[in-house]
Amino acid sequence: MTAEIENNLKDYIKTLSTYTSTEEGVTRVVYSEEDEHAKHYIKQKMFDLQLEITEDEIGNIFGIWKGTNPSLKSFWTGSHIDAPTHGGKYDGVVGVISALEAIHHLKQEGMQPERDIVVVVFAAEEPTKFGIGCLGSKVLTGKVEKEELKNFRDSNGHSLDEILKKAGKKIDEIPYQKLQPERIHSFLELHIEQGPILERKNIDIGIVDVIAAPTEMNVIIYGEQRHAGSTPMDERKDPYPAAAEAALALEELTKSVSSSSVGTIGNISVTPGTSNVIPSHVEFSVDIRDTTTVKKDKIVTCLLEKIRDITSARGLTYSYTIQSNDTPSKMDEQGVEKLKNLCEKLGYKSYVMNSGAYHDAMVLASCVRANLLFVPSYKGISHAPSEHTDIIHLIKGTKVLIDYMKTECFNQA
Ligand code: HGY
Ligand code: MN
Ligand code: MN
Repeated sequence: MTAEIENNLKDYIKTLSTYTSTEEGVTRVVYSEEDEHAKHYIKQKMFDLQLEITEDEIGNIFGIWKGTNPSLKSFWTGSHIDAPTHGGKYDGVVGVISALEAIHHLKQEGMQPERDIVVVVFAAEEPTKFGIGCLGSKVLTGKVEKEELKNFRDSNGHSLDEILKKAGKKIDEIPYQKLQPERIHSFLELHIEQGPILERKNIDIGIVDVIAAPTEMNVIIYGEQRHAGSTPMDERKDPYPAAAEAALALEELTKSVSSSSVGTIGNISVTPGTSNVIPSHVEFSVDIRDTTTVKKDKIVTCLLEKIRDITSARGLTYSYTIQSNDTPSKMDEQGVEKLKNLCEKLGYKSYVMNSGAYHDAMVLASCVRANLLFVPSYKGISHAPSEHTDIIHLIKGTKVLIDYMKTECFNQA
């Protein structure tokens, strides 16, 4: 059993990591050629497992192992396969391949579930393309309105509508709130921790109780474009130092509110972006997260007040848009207990913890019983080329998933 699971998981990871637009790490932006190749490969694997395969108009893929009792609610499991720029091989991928490998293993044991087992590959979990995370699961659960989608533009100004058309999809046919919570028993996502705790504590499996959620913003600070050489320092309206002050304010605010608060400026652009020109404006992303809405909103409010004060003191103006403002989500308590017991039975050390990263389980938890399992990340590194998880941990995570499926989907008389 173990040797075969190991070989299959290694094959999945090796093959999927070839679908990338960069040599350095894995870059697989949603709706890109690489993303389509990866989705085609996963659909092929679903076909080989004789699953019923569907894909919705935003690009979520569903591989269904039909159960014998259609009156039972279905069990959902899965994650995403899009990857951030110069990301790693494991983020999201682990949840999809372990689900498919679990099904492969159970089929080999000649088992047949009573309830449907649905493997979901959520589209656009990463915010790379449109600045909003978990787009696929948010559309599925009705968290993003149809009209909103029509306003989506990527950094090149291309609309979601155009991009979907190129991928052979029609925005108007996107099924809104397609997910019927009353038809779903539960959702379980296996994911890499993307942090250092499990490795540091030498724990096999992380069982998540709360997922921190992001507020994702875009801020523009406007100054006055002038000559870098002939403009005296006291006559400048330079937006860049103001942005730098805002970055330091963000760092100070997140450190002061709580140990679970985080704030990141991951993307900044300077216009016109020439070395001898004082910029006309500076645009930057802000990603603020915490495990409670109160703490997160406090940071957002204080940061915007700071930016207001910094810009007015410098005679500058600013604007901002909020791309997404997600709610931190509690995982299903019953599921946490079940997973703890399963790990104990398997002889794996488990640890209940929160998740600093968000996941599709965060979105699903708003309408179905959702749980999230972690396997350790090497040195806690993720969203980077050196992201790595030892195969033994992937095997253990897959075995927990196999046993969870056995308890939840088989012999449900
Ligand atoms: O950013 C996140 O937390 C996720 O990895 N996309
Ligand atoms: Mn990610
Ligand atoms: Mn992920």
